[in-house]
Amino acid sequence: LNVVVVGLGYIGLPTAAVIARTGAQVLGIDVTQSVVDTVNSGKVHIEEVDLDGLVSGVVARGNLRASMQIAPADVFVIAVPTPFADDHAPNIGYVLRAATTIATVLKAGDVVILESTSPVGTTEKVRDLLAELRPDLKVPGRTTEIPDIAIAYCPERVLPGRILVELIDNDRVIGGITPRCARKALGFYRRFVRGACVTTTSRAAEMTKLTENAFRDVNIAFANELSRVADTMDVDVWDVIRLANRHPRVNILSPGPGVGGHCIAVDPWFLVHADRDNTPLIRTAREVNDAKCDYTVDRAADLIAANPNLPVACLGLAFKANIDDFRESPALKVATELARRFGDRIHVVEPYAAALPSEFDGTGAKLTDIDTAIESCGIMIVLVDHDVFKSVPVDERADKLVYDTRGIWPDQPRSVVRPEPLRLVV
Ligand code: SAJ
Repeated sequence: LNVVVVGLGYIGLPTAAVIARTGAQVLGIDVTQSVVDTVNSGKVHIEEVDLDGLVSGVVARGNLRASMQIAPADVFVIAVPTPFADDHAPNIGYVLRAATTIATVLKAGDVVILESTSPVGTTEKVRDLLAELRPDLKVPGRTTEIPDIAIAYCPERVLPGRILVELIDNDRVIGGITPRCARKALGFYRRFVRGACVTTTSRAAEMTKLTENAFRDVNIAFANELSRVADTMDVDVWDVIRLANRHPRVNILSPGPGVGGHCIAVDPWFLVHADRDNTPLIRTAREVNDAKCDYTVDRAADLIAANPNLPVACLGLAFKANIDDFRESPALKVATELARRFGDRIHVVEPYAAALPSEFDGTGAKLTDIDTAIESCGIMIVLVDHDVFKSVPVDERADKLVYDTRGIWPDQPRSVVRPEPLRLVV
């Protein structure tokens, strides 16, 4: 089997490597020469658990090769970004460009699968584009005869940090332009997926992907809203959540300094943009989660300003625990703003960064390690729940003023856990 994967990013490269491991001949296409060169030398340009060993193995065995030039194949997988513009309008330009490239080598019998998170209707647009560019091929859904090619949407659903495990174990939703297309794509995913593969229409699969991330965003927004109310009431939100979650039908997620990453903070907008009238909850959740970042800055700034002699440690910059991904990271935004306001009082601890990102240039903030921060800083602002921070024992931080936005230190003496309540409700 010959497979082309277009886009060698966080999803495309692991996917290409996993397919190559099944013995297929995989060609990975990317627009960046350095990415192509890195992969061809058996190395990786992204950090993901076990990915380096897998890529070096399949490249050495000749099953994975990268190029900027497309070549004919039996299956084409599109895994390119779908960013949004300032008005939250989704940009499917990279998807359509990938389809345009594929059209140049497409032949009867081929299967084209879109994996990128996409607005509902995108797979049909890909079909229409392929039909326009290749009038010699019968495309699905537009002919009563058996079509020459199959087109399907199968969203990626893997969690950064667990990509190689979840690519195999997660269930997959496979949406065909027609049922026949879904069955063709199913045969491909069965090669490497251990989870269940469920077929549906391309539109339902597109909306399912957006729904999953909007669901998580709405639930995190609920936790973030609760944490603000709890601050006002002078109650420990972590206690409340632990207690409420003892109810058999309550399962509240964790508050934090906001929601980051390139998926949950982005995808719900695709639903809102498509139907603003019917998505007030999803839109508000996005706004609640974005506002949590500013709220965190304000509360941290109050604590820092009220204790002018104490150096400050900001713990973590990544968008979530135990990864080196800083995209849309609320921790990075909070720490940068604190550094802008308080300059060289700010010490940043981020075990996954070799140097401070350019956002900190000129602020005077310094990158340090957790041991130095514990020795020298009287204020600790916990922004990411990295394991290395969780493991700091209580006696090493008992005398610190702590603002723990992730609830990693439940044993922190209550009197100094956070700044004064905003407004005490009696
Ligand atoms: N977060 C909280 N509180 C929580 C859980 C998460 O504040 O209780 C924050 C995290 O710190 C982070 C953000 O939310 O800043 C997103 O993290 P995440 O772990 O929820 O999700 P991602 O962005 O790493 O991956 C998500 C996953 N989607 C779902 O769980 C529904 C993943 O399965 C998707 O494949 C991925 O988006 C994607 O590519 O769409």
